[in-house]
Amino acid sequence: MNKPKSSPIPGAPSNQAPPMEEPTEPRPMPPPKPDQAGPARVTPTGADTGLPPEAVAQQGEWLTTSQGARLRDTDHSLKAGRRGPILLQDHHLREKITHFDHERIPERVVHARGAGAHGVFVGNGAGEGVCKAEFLRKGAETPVFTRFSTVLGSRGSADTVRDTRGFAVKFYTGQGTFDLVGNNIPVFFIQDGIKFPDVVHAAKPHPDREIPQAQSAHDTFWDFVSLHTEAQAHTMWNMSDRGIPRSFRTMEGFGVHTFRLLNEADQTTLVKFHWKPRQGVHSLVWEEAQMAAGMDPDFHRRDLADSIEAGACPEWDLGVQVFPDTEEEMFEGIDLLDPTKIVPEELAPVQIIGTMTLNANPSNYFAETEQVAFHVGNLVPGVNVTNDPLLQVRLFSYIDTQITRLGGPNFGQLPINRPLAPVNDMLRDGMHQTAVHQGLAPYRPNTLDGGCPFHAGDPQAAFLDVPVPVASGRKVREVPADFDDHFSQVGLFFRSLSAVEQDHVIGAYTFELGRCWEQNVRERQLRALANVDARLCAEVAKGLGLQPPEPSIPPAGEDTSPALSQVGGTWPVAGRQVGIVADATSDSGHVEELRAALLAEGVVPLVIAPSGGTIGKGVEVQRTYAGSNSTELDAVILACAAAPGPGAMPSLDAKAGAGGGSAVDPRVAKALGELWRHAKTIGAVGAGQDALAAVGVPEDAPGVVTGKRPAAVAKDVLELLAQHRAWHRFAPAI
Ligand code: HDE
Repeated sequence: MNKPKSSPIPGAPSNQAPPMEEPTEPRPMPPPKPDQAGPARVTPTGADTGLPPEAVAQQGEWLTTSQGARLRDTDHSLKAGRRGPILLQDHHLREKITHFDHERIPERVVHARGAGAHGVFVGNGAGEGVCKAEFLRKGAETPVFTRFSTVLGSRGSADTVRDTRGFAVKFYTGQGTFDLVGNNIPVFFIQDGIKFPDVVHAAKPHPDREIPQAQSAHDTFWDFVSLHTEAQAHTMWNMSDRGIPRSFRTMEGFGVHTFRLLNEADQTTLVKFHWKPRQGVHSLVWEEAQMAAGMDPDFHRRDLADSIEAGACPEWDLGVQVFPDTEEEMFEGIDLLDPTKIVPEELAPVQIIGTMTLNANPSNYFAETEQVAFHVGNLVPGVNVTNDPLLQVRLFSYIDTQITRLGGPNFGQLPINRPLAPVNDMLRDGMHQTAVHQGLAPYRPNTLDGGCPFHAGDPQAAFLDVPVPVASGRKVREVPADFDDHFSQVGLFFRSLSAVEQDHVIGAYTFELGRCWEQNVRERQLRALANVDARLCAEVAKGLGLQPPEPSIPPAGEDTSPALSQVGGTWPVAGRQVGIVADATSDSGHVEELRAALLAEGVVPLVIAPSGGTIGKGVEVQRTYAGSNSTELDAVILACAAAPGPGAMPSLDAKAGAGGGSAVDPRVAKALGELWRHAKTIGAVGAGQDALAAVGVPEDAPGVVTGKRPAAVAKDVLELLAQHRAWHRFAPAI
């Protein structure tokens, strides 16, 4: 795999700058960028081909048909005379248009919008005691492909909407492929997979007008979850800051269900999987998320790709919470088969068993990110499923959906889905079969192919379905009685948040229910909130202008799980973006010093100036006042007084209508207001302090640093950035 270059400003479309004029002589295509990699070059049956990546890309410099015949012209169709009709004979036109007509495949029914990256997982050996899978052994390196996604939106929808995020990892292990198909939220809306079409139909846009896109803030969603109260745990997580992550890099991941692991002695343990981002768990604020959805709908996928390209490769530790495998499948009174419940980390700590680093961007979105096919049934020896009724239904669904989406049963042979283990499956033929099987006897038993393939056993470390006892009972359409507790953990989550996080939750419920049209839907959801937390319910009711209802169940306990809060602590800043506002009056030496201090920590500095080109002694400008926006910045440093630039007129740039101190360019003033509201760090060097004073940002406010020495200001900014946001800038509302 290529090693990413350490690029200060990621995002160049190609390895080589294109010439101004169209080339007249053929020349080799630029190779992929150093941060890019494709799927492993193995055959459909898992044999290494040793081929370089370009062997599976387009060949040669001359335009050809799909069959390799060179073509003289693809710009004009074959006509009967210059003004004549097009001839049916034009085989090239027909091939070109026909293929184009079929370029699209059905998008995923859920999780349609996503972004992926290649990487590597390294086991640390701590999992060996509970799991015999080879990829967990100390030092074992396993290639991975990870796809992050939103659940509700269409493939072209915005990244920063309030939603659950998918977190699906494909481990290409030597013992077969293992897919850990999880989410960034550890609980789910439903306890039984048979309800999945219901919750998805309720959450997707209304079937008549097909609005709203990629949002839960509408009547059908809240109608369903307020009636079907087992969804309240998941909706609480969605309404929290977890619903609007800062980045894919700053999300936790969860396997959600309980899995059963086997060790070398085939002893079993129940576990829940967790991904812990080394970058910390961070979120956007709601206004910022909405702005980003408009200004940069690709906010999260760009951030993932840019960070890898800049060399700030994101890392997650994989951990497990371990529980004894008892007949009850319970832990501390929590039903391990109920996917609407967590086990607080304070009761069962997460033990780290390895680390994943994402270090290469896909070289082709469609071939890799769009065609990757995950399946919870892709298991390896040592990993088994449990009877969680949500997981059991998922075992049916994933293969099935790929048959429609990827056009037949051989989707496992697409390059991104090929295992890195030898395949001998007796599955034959079907649409798009690309293996060329040999032999006569894809059946067992046989003598004609020498009896192959043979059953594998313990010496071959074959997969074992653990023969766990199955409880005797009647055939019923029911769930265990303890699944009926729909509220206690919802309150636990809310109580565990810091004051600012609780304010965000209150704001989110108020916004979402405020977007519902039906009063009864709002009031019904308030009834559910009354059973969660009286203050939460009262505040949301106040925001909606309604009376808070009385709870229908006894008040919840007082317990908390501090691990659920994402505030407090410091984290690495590599890959974050900091704006440096500078103009012709700035001291170039100061700007260079700021840049150097940021680059030294792996932070991407973006110089923002009134117009493009360079400023001072040749400092390159990355953004103009008109072309920048505050959402792409994690912090800003002002290195000038930011006097109004040439475009500071509403007729030229609508942002210039935003007002602000007349001494400061209105676009800079607007951005400073946003950075302030979004609790981002604001720094100022020298004359930059005048700009702060002019727009009314107090120098001594939390998260604001000023000074004469650029290096000192940059150091303070980086320290504040490590805390993500200056949440203490604003007193909690209540
Ligand atoms: Fe999925 N889910 N799901 N899901 N899911 C799909 O598979 C399904 C559930 C998750 O990046 C589909 O290939 C059912 C829980 C992710 O390609 C489909 C049920 C969790 C992704 C499907 C669930 C997930 C999917 C759609 C209830 C977290 C994206 C396209 C029984 C633990 C994977 C596809 C990617 C995708 C079915 C519930 C995670 C239709 C029936 C719980 C991350 O097969």
